[in-house]
Amino acid sequence: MNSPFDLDDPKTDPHAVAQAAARVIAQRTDAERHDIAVVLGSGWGGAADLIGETLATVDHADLPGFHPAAVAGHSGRIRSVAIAGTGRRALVFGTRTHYYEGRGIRAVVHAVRSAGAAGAHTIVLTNGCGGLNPAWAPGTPVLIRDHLNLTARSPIEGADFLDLTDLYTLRLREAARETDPRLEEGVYVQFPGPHYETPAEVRMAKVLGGDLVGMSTALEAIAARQSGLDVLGISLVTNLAAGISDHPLRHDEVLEAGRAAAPRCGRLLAAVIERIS
Ligand code: 8IG
Repeated sequence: MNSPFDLDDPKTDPHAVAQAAARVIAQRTDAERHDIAVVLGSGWGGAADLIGETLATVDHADLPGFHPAAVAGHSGRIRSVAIAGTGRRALVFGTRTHYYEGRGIRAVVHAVRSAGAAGAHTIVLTNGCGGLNPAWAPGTPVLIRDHLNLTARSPIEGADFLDLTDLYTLRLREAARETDPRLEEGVYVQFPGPHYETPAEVRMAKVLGGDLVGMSTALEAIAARQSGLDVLGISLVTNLAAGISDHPLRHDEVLEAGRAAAPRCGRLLAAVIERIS
């Protein structure tokens, strides 16, 4: 099928598809623009309700370039939320497309590009991840200071030599710490997945300067910067990384840690968004 919005067609401009998605979002939500966007990763699903009142929802299936949700525990809806106390609107993505789904990098960063096209100046990228620091118990949120992109890929097409110094905006990390002074920072390492790391790979990540291991966020942050967005990254350590933990990793444990941490993460996210929107 030939569609002008087919991200798999190399001739399609992915930024034009994002513009088309943004137009549908504006129609369906009755909001000309959204000020801030949020991507909810593993363990962050319960947080959306605390950001504010949901004024409208849009199904991924109705938006150019989007796919239905693929991971258990993620929601396939996009919400337009009135940010409590500010009169501004947040666009909340209940799920993301992961690199390991094999739909291509354009699909991975499409939500970020659509958020930019919808008018957002800032994107909050959340995820669930493995932690390398044994002091970070499952359920600990950690600010992303920088990343290592071990996918060996880029979401950028063509000769756009984007500067990634300060990719994770300092001012936003400081704002997050004002809402929760206990928040620590770390370097996020994006592996391709979907298998977790071997203990040797986790040791490698540590030698390279990593603190957190996951399967998302880095590619999205790069695309966000290309689209001119400020980026706040927050990881929820849902498990100690392989070999740091004394037992094998299981996805249901990850979900359980997310459920247990949901109230703290929700409060954190709501407070941060109110402050930076
Ligand atoms: I949740 O330990 C979650 N996602 N790569 N490693 C990687 N991704 C993860 C992990 C983990 N935990």
